[in-house]
Amino acid sequence: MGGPGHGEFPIFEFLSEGRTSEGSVCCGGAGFACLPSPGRTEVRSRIPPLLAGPGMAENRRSGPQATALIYDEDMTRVRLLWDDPECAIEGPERLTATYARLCHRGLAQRCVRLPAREATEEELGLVHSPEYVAVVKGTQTMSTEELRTLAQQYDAVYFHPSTFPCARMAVGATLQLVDAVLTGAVGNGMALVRPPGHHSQRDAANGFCVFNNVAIAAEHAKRRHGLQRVLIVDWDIHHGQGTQGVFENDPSVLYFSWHRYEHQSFWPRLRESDYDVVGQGPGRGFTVNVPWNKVGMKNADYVSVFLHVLLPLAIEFDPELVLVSAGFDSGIGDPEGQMQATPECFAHLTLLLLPLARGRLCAVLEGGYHLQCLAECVCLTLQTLLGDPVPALSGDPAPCLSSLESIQNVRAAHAPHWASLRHEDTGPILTPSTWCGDGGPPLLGAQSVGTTERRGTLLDKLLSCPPPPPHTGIGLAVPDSTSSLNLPPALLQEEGVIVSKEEAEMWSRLDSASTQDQALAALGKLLALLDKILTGQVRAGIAVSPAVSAAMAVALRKGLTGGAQRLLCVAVGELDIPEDLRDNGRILLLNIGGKEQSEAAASRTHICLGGHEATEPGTFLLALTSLILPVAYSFRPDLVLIVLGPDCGLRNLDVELLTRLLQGPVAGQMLLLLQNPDLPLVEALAWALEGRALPSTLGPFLSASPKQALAITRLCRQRRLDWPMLQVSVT
Ligand code: X5A
Ligand code: ZN
Repeated sequence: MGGPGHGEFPIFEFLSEGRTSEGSVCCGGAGFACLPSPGRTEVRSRIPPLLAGPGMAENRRSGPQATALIYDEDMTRVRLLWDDPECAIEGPERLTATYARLCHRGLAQRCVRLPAREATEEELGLVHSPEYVAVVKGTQTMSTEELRTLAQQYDAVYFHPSTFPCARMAVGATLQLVDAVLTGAVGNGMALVRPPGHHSQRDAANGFCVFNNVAIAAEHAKRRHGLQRVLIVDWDIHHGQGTQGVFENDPSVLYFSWHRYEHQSFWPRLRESDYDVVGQGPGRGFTVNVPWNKVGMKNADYVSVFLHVLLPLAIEFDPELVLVSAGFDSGIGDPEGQMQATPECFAHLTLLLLPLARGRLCAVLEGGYHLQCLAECVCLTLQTLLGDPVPALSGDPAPCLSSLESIQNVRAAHAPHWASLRHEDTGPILTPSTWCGDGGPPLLGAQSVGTTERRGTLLDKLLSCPPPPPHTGIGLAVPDSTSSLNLPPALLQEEGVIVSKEEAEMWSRLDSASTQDQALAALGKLLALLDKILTGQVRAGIAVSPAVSAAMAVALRKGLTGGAQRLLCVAVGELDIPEDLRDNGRILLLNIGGKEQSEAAASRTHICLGGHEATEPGTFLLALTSLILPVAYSFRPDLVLIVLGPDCGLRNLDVELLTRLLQGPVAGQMLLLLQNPDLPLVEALAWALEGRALPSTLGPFLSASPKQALAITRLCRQRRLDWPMLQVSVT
């Protein structure tokens, strides 16, 4: 089924009329990017050797690299007209405060602005019954008393004379976003909508939700665009039981939700929110519920669930579109969620989803009731969609006992349905769903995280975090033959420093290959580039060296002398690692696909997944989510070195993926070191460092061989005391 042509989608009619809906909050519609007219190509200036200032990064991208933002102040019209403490938190200031902060941070201005529209009744009918739509339609002319009486028929709902047009616009805004992404007009985007949608059911409003925006969008993507696989990630702190109900029999929609559950005592208090509810009939395995049985879940708990539950399943599912039910009541300070994930956590969650579906991600607002927290979390989500580097993830990297129980249980419940969990060490289901034990203190690796400050002050500090430092560019230390490449604009071409043979010997402690003229020139460029990374003049870079083992040793030594406190080196392929760098306490060495190592040679800071099979796509993806990223997030390096040995065996796409995802744990500073100046790879990696989406999907899914899967599982078990985010069970 081919997708329909552009003209069929109303978004383009709006765009050709040039209509913009202006927000009156703090900045007008001026300055928003319009979509390029067909045929217009982006002008990229190559500016070696001058480094572009931060202004360069502010340039709006267009087409598949653009990020869309939809906001229309018409959706601020609905509000509570009577006294109801439960519903009072869902007010118009949720949108106005969020939008104001997006403008204040300059983020709204970097997005392509798309107009909202009201969904048609036919579109509402993709999920809702005509009878229910008629009931909501009828609220437009009701008196306050009538509205109130009607609302009482539902759980946690209010109506307003503007409810019908607003709720239709929330659906329409979501559809506009999905159409723009699926036609390639933009790469990804976010819709700021009210009312929210994920509790809404075929015949019922529920939990402030009137129409199910995201569920309708998923149906629309299937029917109008012919998609066969849509992933819905619901990171709101409430269970989207409405969305679950719509798709419980449907294997073409993978629905993932985590939610405050507390052994079924938290709203909406449903048995069907537990981990053992996995979908029905052909939909078995396509509903994934992660119950939080304690409040106070932190960044490490959220990221662990993404790494150990969502990502393996999502990679295996291989979606064509990712819809995020982006509720931020899961953030710190929210009165509903009572969780402790800080705003930058949402940047990391977004980063982890972007490799899926070629980055075709639509985030749609659901809940979020602490205005500052909500606004800050939306900023970090949108910033990541725009491709900005993610800020470091704060806090102890150890998940708590209660979240580990949930992870263990949901993995065990889904092991029969997913190859990527089947061969893993999922362990037996531990606890009955309504078991109410004491989660106790974090299991392993607990470090105190300065909680002496008063709660309020700490929270204020977290939420008023200054905008991240200006987007510094990236650098290349490569042979001159790369001058024909299509490279990102803010790029430094390193000219290098002159290195004598004596200096080269001192750095590399090898004398053969590394002191050839060519190698000396490469070394001069490498040292100069790494110096710029270590001193913050550039954020990341790529270096090519004909003697890559020697160059790796040089880079590690230079990193140590240049002040890196924790240096993560991911070395792929057969590389010689000098003795003196193996057990240096500041270097963590992860060798993938090198010579098989005896277990005795391994140590806390030297982890090997050997053999050439380790770099085969299925095995590598499993290693990435279950070993490499958890170790990296646990270690929290301030510099990452990725080294590709000769014929390292990884697909270019996997190298890009590794590059993109390791930017999470390192929060920026990264050097890639390659043996071969493979031009398409250099080009792709330069764009990956710039935050661009992957050019193709990761799928179709290839399973790791049972032998490789076992090797990974054993390695993770052995090292989980050293690196707490490797844990997937409490046993
Ligand atoms: C969208 C959303 C929450 C309803 C809570 C009712 N709804 N107590 O966050
Ligand atoms: Zn919610």
